Amino acid sequence: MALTVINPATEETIARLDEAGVEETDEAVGRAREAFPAWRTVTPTDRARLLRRLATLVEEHAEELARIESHNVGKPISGARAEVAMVAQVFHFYAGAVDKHHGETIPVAGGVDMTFREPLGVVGLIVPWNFPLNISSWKLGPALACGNTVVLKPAELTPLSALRLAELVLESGIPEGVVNVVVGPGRVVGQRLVEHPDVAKIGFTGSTEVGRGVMQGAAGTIKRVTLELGGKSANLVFADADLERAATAAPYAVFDNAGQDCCARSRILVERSAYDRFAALLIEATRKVRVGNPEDDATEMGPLISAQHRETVASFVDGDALFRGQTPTGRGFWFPCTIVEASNDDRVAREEVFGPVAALIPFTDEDEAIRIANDTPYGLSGSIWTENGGRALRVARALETGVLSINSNSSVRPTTPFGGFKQSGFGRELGLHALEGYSEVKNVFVSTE
Ligand code: TXE
Repeated sequence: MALTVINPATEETIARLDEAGVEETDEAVGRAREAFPAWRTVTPTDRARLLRRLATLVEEHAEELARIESHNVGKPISGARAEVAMVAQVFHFYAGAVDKHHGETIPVAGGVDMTFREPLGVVGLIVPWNFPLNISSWKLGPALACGNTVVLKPAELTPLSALRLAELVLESGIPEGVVNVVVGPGRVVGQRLVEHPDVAKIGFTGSTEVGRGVMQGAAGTIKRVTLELGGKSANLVFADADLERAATAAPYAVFDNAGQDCCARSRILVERSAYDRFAALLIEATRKVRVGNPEDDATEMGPLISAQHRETVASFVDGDALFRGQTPTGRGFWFPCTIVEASNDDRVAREEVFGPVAALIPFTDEDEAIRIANDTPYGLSGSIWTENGGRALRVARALETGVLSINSNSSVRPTTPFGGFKQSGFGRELGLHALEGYSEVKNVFVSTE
């Protein structure tokens, strides 16, 4: 079967690829399995050198990779450039981590006890379409640093950057078979990886629904899983915040990547006494978001990923909106920046829209803010805007969420842990924490008697 890859900004076909099935997936797992014994014994210095070389190659091909990503996802080129820069930083970080992730000696009676960090073997990495290269690197970096070999499955809609990256992996000198990319449907290739007896772990980013199936499918072989799933994060704005700063930043926390971001702060919770002023400032700031041709350096928001996804997003905005922005006309899966007033019980506040739709919700006091923010099955990210330092930390400790920012909307950095509470998943990506998910601890006792 052929897979057609489309540019969401123009609806043009940009590639046709052969679609892999179960047989090709099994072959890729076989190649990864064969490559494992040699890769796990590459010296830490050499493994670090190879990862560093890969990071440098990403830097050298940054513009090309950014253009591939921009064409395939419809994301603004400026954002795509920033993402590719992060990919290189992630590989640099894990190159540096290779020889710093090590075991310990533990005082025991009658001998010496030591721990080793062992690789898992072949790991399956399943990646979504919203940040294809970025999320691939978050999984590849720690997986390779720990000495695993990999089968990477990009999303059907956005396979192009992963395929180019696989070429750079070979150019870096990382041996053949260590990184294998398989392009095909999730329910075939993804499912096979999840159930394959020779795959030791699945690193998955995607919807909560598919994540649930991954967990179930992995149970058969007691496979390790890391799940980074959906979100419905809150942006809490207290009346004592710098309202202008909060309102200027808020649109980018929802409309970045056209809202197709698991960290989107798509519920904006505002203290009643500041609600009207904040709403006016938010509308003013949202009006300034530049929506249009992703190839234009100044563009801040592009189209949605597909016509089907646009229909899903549209289904969340059935009544009056407080604000609806402009979009280009003609071809492309455009959807305007949209702000709706909501209660936390409304569908728009409960489900992950994954589009540029912000729900504005008032609260009366700190206790109610925390209660509403936590009243969701998700727990991925969030922001707190206040000039009261004590309150900022008090609220941060009370929120059931994995990644928070105070007076900021920043969520991901190569060096800091990223992942969710509750149905946003478990396990951590990025930072040194990610290494835990790609290694096993082995304990060895040596008798001295
Ligand atoms: O995700 P899927 P979709 C959410 C978001 C979005 C919705 C649907 O709300 O609107 O999910 O997006 C692979 N076994 N997020 O349908 O299906 C699939 O091929 C194994 C949030 O694209 O979860 C792709 O590679 N794998 C999220 C990956 O899983 C399977 C990012 C994700 O696809 C599979 C993406 C199966 N049975 C969507 N079925 C975030 N938190 O960032 C599919 N896949």
